[in-house]
Amino acid sequence: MIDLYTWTTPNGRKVSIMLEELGIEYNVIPINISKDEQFAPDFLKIAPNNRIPAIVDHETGVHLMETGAIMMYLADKYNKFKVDGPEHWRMVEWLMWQMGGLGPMLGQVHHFVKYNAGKAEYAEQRYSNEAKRLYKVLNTRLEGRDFVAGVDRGEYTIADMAMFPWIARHDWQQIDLNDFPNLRDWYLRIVERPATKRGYDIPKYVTDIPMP
Ligand SMILES: N[C@@H](CCC(=O)N[C@@H](CS)C(=O)NCC(=O)O)C(=O)O
Repeated sequence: MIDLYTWTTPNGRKVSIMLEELGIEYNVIPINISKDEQFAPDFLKIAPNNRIPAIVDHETGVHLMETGAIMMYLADKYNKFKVDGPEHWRMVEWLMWQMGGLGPMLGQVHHFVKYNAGKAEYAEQRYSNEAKRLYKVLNTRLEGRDFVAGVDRGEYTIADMAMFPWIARHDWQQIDLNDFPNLRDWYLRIVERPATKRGYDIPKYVTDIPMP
């Protein structure tokens, strides 16, 4: 059995969506980050960076923080939502792009534009421009493709899954998905998967998934 320590955030939802896609049983342990539960000594033993999500796999004894590592671990263990051969590295490339670029930059947009608007004009502009640049990059990658990695039109992998919950906050980022039609179609493709909705509502329902 896998324990998932999580909260209702993009990083948390990446892993709950994946666990729902895998269709395995797992325990959810909510870590309320607005109450600083991520700093509790017991949580720090498995997540020393005091951030959610983290997992403990009681079958193997593995515990992990960092969504990129967690998703690669689960994809490897269950041999699902990954591609083999040369396209494997294309998938890793886009997963790393999400981990190093899309997630952190959109996180800054939430910080400055949504929660602290008017306090730092330069930061608001810088991160909003960077968000639009990243949306454009992803939109271009999705030209003629269903998903970011895999031969022909691609396959749904952990790279797409990792991006989705960040794009699901396009309203917080003041971005109109209709300005990025390939990305919008990709988004709708993922929204319609039943596991997406189930995973999005873990550890609890907050809002419906925003629609373009
Ligand atoms: N790179 C980490 C980022 C994790 C992260 O930033 N989690 C946020 C929620 S989305 C968090 O726990 N924030 C708590 C805090 O800032 O103290 C990952 O991918 O797992």
